[in-house]
Amino acid sequence: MAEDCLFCKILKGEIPSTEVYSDENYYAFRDINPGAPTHVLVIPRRHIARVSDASGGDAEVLGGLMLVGNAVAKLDGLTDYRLVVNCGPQAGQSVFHVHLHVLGGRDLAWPPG
Ligand code: DGP
Repeated sequence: MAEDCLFCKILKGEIPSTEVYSDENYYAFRDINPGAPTHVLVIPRRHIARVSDASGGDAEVLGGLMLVGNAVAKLDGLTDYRLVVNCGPQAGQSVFHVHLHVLGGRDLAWPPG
């Protein structure tokens, strides 16, 4: 846990969130500013600021993140969806705790803006 991390505060229950999925390693909740009918964030309970900080020891937690993304999409009844990880401000990362966006429920344009 990182003291000043927004998503660590959500994990600790200090900031409310709408839970979609939870287990011992991950937590998933609805994005506060959804960009699609389904917009869920999946976060590892382990604090990793950005995916470029990950090392070999994080392989399992990052692989599991994708699997939880699949499970979350299924919970929302989606067969087609997008899984996105932004890394760094220029790529759109605004919260520095690794998170997977699960987006779906409408046609999604490619490439993103
Ligand atoms: P990114 O831009 O990739 O770092 O995504 C961060 C996302 O986090 C963004 O889509 C908005 C969301 N977000 C920011 N603050 C909160 C919050 O307090 N609660 C929830 N549920 N989502 C938040």
